[in-house]
Amino acid sequence: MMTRVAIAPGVILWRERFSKTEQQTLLNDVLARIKQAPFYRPVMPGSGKSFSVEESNFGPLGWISDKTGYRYQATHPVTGAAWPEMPALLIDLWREIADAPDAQCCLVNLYRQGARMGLHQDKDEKALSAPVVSVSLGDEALFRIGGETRRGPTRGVELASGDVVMFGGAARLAYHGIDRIKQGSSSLVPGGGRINLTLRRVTQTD
Ligand code: MD3
Ligand code: FE
Repeated sequence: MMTRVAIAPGVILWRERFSKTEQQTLLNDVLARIKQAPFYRPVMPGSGKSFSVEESNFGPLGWISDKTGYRYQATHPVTGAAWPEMPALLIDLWREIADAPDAQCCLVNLYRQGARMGLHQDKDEKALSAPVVSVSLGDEALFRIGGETRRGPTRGVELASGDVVMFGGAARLAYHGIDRIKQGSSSLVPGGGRINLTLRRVTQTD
């Protein structure tokens, strides 16, 4: 049974928005596309230090990070191929909940054992009036969200497989990250771990 939870102004969490069957269908769609656009390990601009998450993208624009910076681009940084199409289920989800033009980027984050994501803001998009929508698959994660500055109070929220979170309005520029993954809490992802699908509008207009 799906339950809607208000976390903070601008944040809406739908627990179990996708049923177990839908999660499996979505995961199959994702893994089929990953064959065309394999996970790669991004590095931080400047330092060149590797991310602990592996990433890929679907849709017309992908978010990538390398030694020279963060940016959106239409092609995979390793294979040079265009990103695969966005799964239909995710296009439908965005149209249902986001009051904005269609998403252009689905960033795929793979968290294997020990992977995390430090507190950061998502601000590489020109369309800051559009929300960001996140779908969790696989192992549970401890997600952390704060305010628009790096300092100040934060709160932790557990995200489980099938949960959907939308961040808009007052929360669009909130600092957020993933503290840790609960290894073995789900058997959905082959090889274990968590996959997060983050949907974003990048440009202001078509
Ligand atoms: C709150 N990913 O890829 S999704 C990211 O679970 C990212 O992989 C995390 O943060 C993950 O940038 C968190 C939840 C999320 C995404 C975007 C946000 C929360 C957000 C933008 C603004 C505020
Ligand atoms: Fe983020």
